[in-house]
Amino acid sequence: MRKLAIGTLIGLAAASIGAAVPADAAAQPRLDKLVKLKDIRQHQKDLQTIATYNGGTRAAGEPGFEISTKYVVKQLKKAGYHPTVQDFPFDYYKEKTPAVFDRPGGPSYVYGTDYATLDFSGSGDVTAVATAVDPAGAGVGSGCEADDFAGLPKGNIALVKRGGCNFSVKAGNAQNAGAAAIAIYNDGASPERMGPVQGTASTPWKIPVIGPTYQLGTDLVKASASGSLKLHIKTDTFSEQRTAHNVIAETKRGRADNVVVMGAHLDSVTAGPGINDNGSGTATILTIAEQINKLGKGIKNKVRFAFWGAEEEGLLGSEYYVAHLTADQKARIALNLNFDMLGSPNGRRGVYDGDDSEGAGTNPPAGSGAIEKVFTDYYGKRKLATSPSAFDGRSDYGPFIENGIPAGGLDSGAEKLKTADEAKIYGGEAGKAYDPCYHQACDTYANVNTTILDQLADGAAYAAQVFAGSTLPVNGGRVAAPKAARAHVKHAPAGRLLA
Ligand code: DTR
Ligand code: ZN
Ligand code: ZN
Repeated sequence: MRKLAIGTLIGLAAASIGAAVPADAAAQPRLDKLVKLKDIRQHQKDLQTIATYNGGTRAAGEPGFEISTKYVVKQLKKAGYHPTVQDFPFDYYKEKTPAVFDRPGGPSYVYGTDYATLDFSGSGDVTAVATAVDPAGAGVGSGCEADDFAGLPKGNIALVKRGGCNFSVKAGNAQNAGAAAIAIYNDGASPERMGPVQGTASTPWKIPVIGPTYQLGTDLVKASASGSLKLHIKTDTFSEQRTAHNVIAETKRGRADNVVVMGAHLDSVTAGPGINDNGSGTATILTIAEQINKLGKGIKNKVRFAFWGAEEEGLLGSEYYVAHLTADQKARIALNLNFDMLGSPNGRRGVYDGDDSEGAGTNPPAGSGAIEKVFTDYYGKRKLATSPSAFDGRSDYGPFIENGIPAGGLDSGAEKLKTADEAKIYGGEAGKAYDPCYHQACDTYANVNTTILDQLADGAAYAAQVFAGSTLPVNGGRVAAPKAARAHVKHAPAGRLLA
């Protein structure tokens, strides 16, 4: 049976954990009430304006990201914080003109429908014979091993099936084997893996890297059996090293040795303004930052707000942040909360599956299940259903859990399709993506389900208040400082758990 947290048993009057309800609990304001949808929407509107006047994108390395960074810094200062901006280098990539793909003398394929260009594709204009590379995916997967390319004549185009390893492994093996280009076609393993392969080949390659659909890929593999299938691929791309930033700010109140890190990525993809992904998370934690100091003494643990840069390039900002913490700084982080995509138009209320009850995720650090329970108890009390969201590290909590820091968060769904069961629970359309504008130009201010955003923002605010008060079930709680350092604390024996 589902148990309710003590905080919920006292009617959510104050968010608190365990028996250590502070004496002033009843006087505590509720952060989920203070965090208002209209304030969140205003931040989203501002981010939309920034994108609209800066080429329609807020991607890392673009002016729209620089202005978004300045915006968050200014908003945090206005709210009384002293934000810091952490710079880090990254590989910037851009497709200058859409790739061309055709069969000389035969059909031309349609960009975006029949194929896509993978990020970090090289530039080139190649006409060559195509050779299928281990289409059955024997061993690790098609093109995952250097040996798979043993039969590929130098200068040919490699036809490789998705799956088994990262795109970068396939692209690297193809380039090293002397392929003129590589086409990584979809594997049809699920409904989402039928269309053009969109993704990143991770680091800049010299050869063109494109991603045909499952149908086109399998047709081409068949046609290539003759040994004389000629294909034409033209790509026009650009890559260089640029600088991105994380913006970090924390509450004055609260213990610095038991910090709650609340994060959301600030950047969008190059294709669009990213107002759901992730203007929704950005606007939500910014609004929480603006309101949280009204909790006063309710903030026992510092809350650190993190606006990550270059998440879309592969969690680069959060990875850089965690990699540059000293062991001591790392030990002072109690947990990480992550908010990425909170207002998907065809969305659902997703709670990161921190107890791995679905068995689908990475191995969650102990404490992640307790974070999940804080969220599910909150929505349980409000009689709002939730769905476990795969704890697969596909957002900025990934680097935290890799370092053993418990994490949790909320999301309303990305490119995956809503199930029939979910449509019954949440409304919306089964068989359609949670966010049909995911990573597209149409991810605008209008691309937001404000009901779900409001509800998920409430949960984020609630969890912020709970963990600002106590992290007891997540990491054992704070321990009182040695006697000398806490002379002002009365009746608290040294080493006693305070919260
Ligand atoms: N990281 C997201 C998309 C995403 C995919 N799965 C999840 C799960 C939980 C949160 C987000 C996501 C992006 O920024 O594209
Ligand atoms: Zn994204
Ligand atoms: Zn995102």
